[in-house]
Amino acid sequence: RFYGKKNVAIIGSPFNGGQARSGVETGPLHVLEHGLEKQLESLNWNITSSKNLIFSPPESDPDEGRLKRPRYVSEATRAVSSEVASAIKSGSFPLTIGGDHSLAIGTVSGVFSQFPDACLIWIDAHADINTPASTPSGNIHGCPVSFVMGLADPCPPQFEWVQPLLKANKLAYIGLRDVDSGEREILKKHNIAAFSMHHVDKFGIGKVVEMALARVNPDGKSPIHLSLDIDALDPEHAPATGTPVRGGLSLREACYICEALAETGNLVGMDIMECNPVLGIDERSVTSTISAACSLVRCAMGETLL
Ligand code: HAR
Ligand code: MN
Ligand code: MN
Ligand code: MN
Repeated sequence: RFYGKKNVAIIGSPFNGGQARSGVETGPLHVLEHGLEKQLESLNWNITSSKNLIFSPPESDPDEGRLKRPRYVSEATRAVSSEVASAIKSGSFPLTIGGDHSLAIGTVSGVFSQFPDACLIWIDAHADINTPASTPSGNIHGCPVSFVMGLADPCPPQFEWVQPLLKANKLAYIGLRDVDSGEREILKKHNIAAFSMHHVDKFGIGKVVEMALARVNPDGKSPIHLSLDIDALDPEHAPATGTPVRGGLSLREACYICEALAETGNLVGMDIMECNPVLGIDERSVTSTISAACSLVRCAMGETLL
């Protein structure tokens, strides 16, 4: 079981270049100040490294077609990819704390370079599968999945380093409720397992997780990477985020997903993304967002298995 190793590398990634709102780069610091390291140690994890990466924007970064800040995002995600890959090579579980969700270009690339048969569980209000042609905003945090699947055609020159390692049958979403029309077409065309809030209501979270895993990991043997956007949660539980969408997961439903993935014993990496403490309207809304993020990480890393 991959889970048995109990070494974790914390990869703080204070990056905001995949979207327009500043503040998301302060997410990692807040999560760590909330005591996440101690919490993981008390769950018996050995923290082999805890870094806060440094990103600096290039002097000139003109749009590539619609895409905004393509060089900055490319450089940052390339660095994250290599951090994630080396964490895995040294026997540690890469826990990446964002930062905006464009970072997942790096985390997924890093994980899949080491575990080519892995599957990806994406928990988010959004599908983040826009291509350079379909993106309505040009914000790359709405595009990472298309990049790691190789759907960007042509691939923007800045992202030629990204290998198309993720196959459509190894990806499942839970929590969707704000999907662009171009994204809907992509999900349909590639028959991607996409469980929206409608499905969570209809079947219940237990059944949805079971169905998602049955789609992407039918024999139960694949390593699993979890990419979690805090905006998957209802804004009641996680208000401090850049693109909140009402009608989301309860804190328990999101924790359940993380617990169920921990229970598989196959989790090999996790991202917690899009906490933006600057957007909290008061101290309480910041604290609830950050403490929800820490809870989800603990659940994925075995809190309820003990
Ligand atoms: N789908 C929209 C776009 O591509 C919005 C994506 C926004 N936000 C996120 N991603 N937080 O999960 O611009
Ligand atoms: Mn989102
Ligand atoms: Mn929208
Ligand atoms: Mn996202």
